[in-house]
Amino acid sequence: VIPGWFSEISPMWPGEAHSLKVEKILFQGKSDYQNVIVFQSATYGKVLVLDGVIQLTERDECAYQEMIVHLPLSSIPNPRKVLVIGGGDGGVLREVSRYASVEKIDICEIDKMVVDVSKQYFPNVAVGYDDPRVSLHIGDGVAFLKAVPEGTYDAVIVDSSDPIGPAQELFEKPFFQSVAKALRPGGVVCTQAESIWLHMHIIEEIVSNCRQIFKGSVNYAWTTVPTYPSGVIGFMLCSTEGPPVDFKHPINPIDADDGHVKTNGPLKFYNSEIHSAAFCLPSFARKVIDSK
Ligand code: AAT
Repeated sequence: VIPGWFSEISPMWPGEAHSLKVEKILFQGKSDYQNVIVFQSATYGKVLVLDGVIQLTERDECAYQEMIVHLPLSSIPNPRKVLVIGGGDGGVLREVSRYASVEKIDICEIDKMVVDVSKQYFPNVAVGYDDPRVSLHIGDGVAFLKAVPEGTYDAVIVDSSDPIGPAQELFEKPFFQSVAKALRPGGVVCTQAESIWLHMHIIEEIVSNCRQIFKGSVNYAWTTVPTYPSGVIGFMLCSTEGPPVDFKHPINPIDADDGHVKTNGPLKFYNSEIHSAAFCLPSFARKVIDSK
């Protein structure tokens, strides 16, 4: 470990550790679930770290939050009810709130400290909470989903940390089953689905579970996030049986001129070309994903 630098060390990416130069530690706390750190980095703005793992930096959060929201929501007409699991920082909420058709945004985050810290140190991310359509539930996403009446949501977005710690169950089959149940026919889910460079074994398992559970479309997409392990992160996009969803050809484009709320500033990362490109997979990944 280099003095004055943060290194992201985890058994989930053995033998490598991305490092950022630390200017100042702004917050350190221990919640009921995890260690929480906020530091000012030399080149990526402020950084939120949970249990030693980078959750977001001010500089590149757009590449993750915009993609995890606009890939699913631009693929269905008039999303009305949206559920976010995790995502306590509020960045996903900020992106969901761009859709004028949305009437209700529920969020279930397990750790209140993440919400409080984000409101204090990441105002441009936590701005998502300012939308009156948002209801915050503090609790475990797994339990929350089990209690959701069948067919409630048009879209579920699972902005989850890695499957070591409180998010483990969010990667397991029973969780995907409750997501499917909570969605209306032709509803969509987008989940954080790790890196094609590091986690093909995890992705393989998710894809295989999702192909059994979701009878509409099942697709894997990815984006670049320089401060996430290996610099890329993927998403599992699925739809339930019902009106067909073609994720690769979105019918509700967010970067079109009409029908979307012009708040929270312009999109920084997402556009229609990036949307289509996100589904192009390297051959080694395509082989595994298509075979499931
Ligand atoms: N938007 C920033 C990126 C994240 S945040 C993941 C969030 O999921 C955290 O706030 C964490 O507290 C919350 N979380 C974890 N487990 C649960 C659970 N069981 N129920 C509800 N919320 C949960 C993701 C970063 C990805 C990192 C990639 N290496």
